[in-house]
Amino acid sequence: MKPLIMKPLIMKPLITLGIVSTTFGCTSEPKENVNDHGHRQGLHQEHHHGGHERSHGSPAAAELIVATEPAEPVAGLPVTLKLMIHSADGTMVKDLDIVHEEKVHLVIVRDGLDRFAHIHPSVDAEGRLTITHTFPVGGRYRLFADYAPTGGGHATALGSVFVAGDAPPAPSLVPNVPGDVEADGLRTSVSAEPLKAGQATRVAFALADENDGSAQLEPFMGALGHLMFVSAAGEYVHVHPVLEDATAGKVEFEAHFPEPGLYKGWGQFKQDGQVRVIPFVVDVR
Ligand SMILES: [Cu+2]
Repeated sequence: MKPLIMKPLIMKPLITLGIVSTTFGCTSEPKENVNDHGHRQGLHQEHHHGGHERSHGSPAAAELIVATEPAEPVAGLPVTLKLMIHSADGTMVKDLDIVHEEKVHLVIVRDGLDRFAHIHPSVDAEGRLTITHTFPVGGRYRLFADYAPTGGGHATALGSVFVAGDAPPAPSLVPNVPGDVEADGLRTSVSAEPLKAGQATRVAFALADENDGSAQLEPFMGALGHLMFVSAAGEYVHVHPVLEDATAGKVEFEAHFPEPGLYKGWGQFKQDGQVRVIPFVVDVR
């Protein structure tokens, strides 16, 4: 327990920093010292700056600047996330191409990889992203903004948020793919070959409905299925769909795992008008 007497001492600098970062934190001018900005944000949001957290698959390491309302999010209560994407050279990213019907795909994963959300913030003309989200439990969450800057390739910006409230420990990761996975009213066999770092891994789903027939999949966000991976170390892996067969319930993706280790995947498929999430774990050698 922290002594109560500490609270006024901590609160004042937090509020000051919050104003500094939302008012002056992001401009379209290149920033001379992005680290300085990031570290100030770090005091506020436990924003980590380590290069090891970058997505190796991205052409440039980008940073997601995170501000929240309220400033200290609490589990179970709606939080407005106000986000800005800073590219590797410190400029704010404003012009975004639409990919899979959205400008930004925001993936939110709790440390321990037991909580997952995939949502789509609104993007204004200045490149400011806004969305309201309710974090289910307390803990630190990583935010991965998946986007495509106009005229550039695909990229991912990384940020994080600490959420107060009951924070049950995440169950340990147990590899279950290749194999059969049952979740959210769907049964699927999932294969992944080769499960080797630095190679193109083909991840194939064959989905069945509750009666063991092929699941009749419906497209959503411009594809029959969506898949993302995050490593145990918190590294985001971008995945491309490569094959779709709606009537056979087959969807295949290509993933590039940067390093060996455990990765959690979340496949998303729409059936009977509902988007279902299939979580699973792979062990990449
Ligand atoms: Cu999305």
